[in-house]
Amino acid sequence: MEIALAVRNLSDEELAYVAQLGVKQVILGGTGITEELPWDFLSLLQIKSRVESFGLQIAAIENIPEHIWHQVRVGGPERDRQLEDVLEIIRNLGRVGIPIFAYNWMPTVGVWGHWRQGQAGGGRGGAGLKSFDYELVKDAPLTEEGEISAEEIHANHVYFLKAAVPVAEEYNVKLAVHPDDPPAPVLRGIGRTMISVETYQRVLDAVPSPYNGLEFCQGTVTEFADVGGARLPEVIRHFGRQGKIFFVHFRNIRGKFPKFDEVFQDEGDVDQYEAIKAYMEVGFEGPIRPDHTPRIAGDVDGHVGMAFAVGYLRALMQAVEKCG
Ligand SMILES: [Mn+2]
Repeated sequence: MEIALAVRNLSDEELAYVAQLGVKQVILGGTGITEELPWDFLSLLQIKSRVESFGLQIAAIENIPEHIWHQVRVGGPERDRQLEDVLEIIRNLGRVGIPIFAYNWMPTVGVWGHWRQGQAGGGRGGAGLKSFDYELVKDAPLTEEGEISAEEIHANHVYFLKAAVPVAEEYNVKLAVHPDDPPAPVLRGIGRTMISVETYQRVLDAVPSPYNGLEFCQGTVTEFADVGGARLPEVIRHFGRQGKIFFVHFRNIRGKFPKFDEVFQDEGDVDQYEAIKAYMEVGFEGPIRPDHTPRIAGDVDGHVGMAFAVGYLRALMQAVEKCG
């Protein structure tokens, strides 16, 4: 496995920061950057060349903007036209050699419902934690889409996969899906479909292919009501032995659905040493990135929190390599 970081922009300083931490892989996405990226072949090639000039590789694109494929996700009248646009993005990733298309299937609502985040404290020394409590948001108002059942959302996802998997196979781009964060059965009237080991597995079984796999968000999977910290290593082995873990989000959690806090790497319910051991045991070879970090005092752009997480992760990997 190879440590990766999601960049916020493509400035000299941002790319130098990644390189100076000894990180070799960059993720485009998960930071809002994809909202502004062009998706045509030549633009992607130029971006890739720029990143490579810093001695870095683009390991994945994560989360294309909702507007590009909203109709595909909710099953709207423009679905097939938008689907063609997404297939062309996947082809372009293959043409320039970006190996993973990472995405989620949380149309309209996305990541939503945390009662505490940003600078609001809650962590050790007052560090800002992200916290969720389903009790506070289960009666939240609907979106403009009204109610959409989880079955319908899942059917739309399978419709997408049936079209996209053959393209992914042909262009050698892995499709890696993130679980629903937070893993609530429904938020704002929109059903959520990857909220347990069984429902996450269901997406893999719907369209079996070596190119249909997981953006395995360890934090979110730990938050699943049927997982929690103690069961996590077993779940890593469950998906990892199938060869389905393409990309890992690495963080720690205290609690699980319906109520949890996103905490620092070195606290929380997950034994991170055991987690890394499990990834190594199943032969996971893809990118692994810290996806969120508590907000540390004075950290304006997340660089301090991420540097702490990268250092922790590298030390763990070295420890497991040395000691087993
Ligand atoms: Mn994640």
